[in-house]
Amino acid sequence: ASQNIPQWKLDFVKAAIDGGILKFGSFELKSKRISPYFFNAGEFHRGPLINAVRDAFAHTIREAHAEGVFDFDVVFGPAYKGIPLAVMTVSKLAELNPVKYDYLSYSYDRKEAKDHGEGGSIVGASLKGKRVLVVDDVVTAGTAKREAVDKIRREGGEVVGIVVALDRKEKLPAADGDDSKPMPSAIGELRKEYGVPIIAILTVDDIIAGVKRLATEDDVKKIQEYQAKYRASD
Ligand code: OMP
Repeated sequence: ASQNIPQWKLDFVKAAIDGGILKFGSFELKSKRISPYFFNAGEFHRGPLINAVRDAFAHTIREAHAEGVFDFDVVFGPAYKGIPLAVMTVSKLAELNPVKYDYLSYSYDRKEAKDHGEGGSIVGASLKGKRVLVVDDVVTAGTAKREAVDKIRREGGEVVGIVVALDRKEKLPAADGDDSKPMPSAIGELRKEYGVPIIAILTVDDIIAGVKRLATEDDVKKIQEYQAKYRASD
């Protein structure tokens, strides 16, 4: 599979590493697991990185839409990290196909409901009676995605799919805390529980493949630099 990683995916991994979104080291996760890598979507704040993220989400969603995986009226980004993702996705889809995506809106939730002004907990398009596509950063145990789906349903929306930047492909924690047992994946359980397609732009396998390829790219660069310095003139 490492040979078949598409260019836009490789660009996304490269942008993530260059931009410090994908970090290597030792990180404690929400699940308390200590991970050798961490993907922080909050670091996508510079123009070139934003563009790589927009491209990756729009490319993935457009393809799934064209294949009939889902049909949607609103792109919903759960607070906080999903918010710019929803805006970027709608913006890029409208740029790619202004006629087809003219109708498309974004929407996001507040962490706390507002009791004055316009009130409510949803900002952007109303979810009532709408087909809603959720965009978010990372799935590890799936807890954040469950909260988003429940909220959308309470607002009268129909969740038609979830697209995330990264599926870490981790197993659910065992009830007795014994992590050596085989357990189903968090994303697989979410798919079953909600009966909606869940698409990950990257999986941990893509990250591993991308990192390997990028290391090779660095080797190529070193050879070229060596050649530039020592190449014979004839
Ligand atoms: P679940 O909702 O339990 O799947 O946890 C996913 C959340 O964990 C993400 O929305 C992040 O807040 C955080 N997270 C990352 O952002 N990047 C990672 O690589 C790993 C995690 C994590 O803590 O599992």
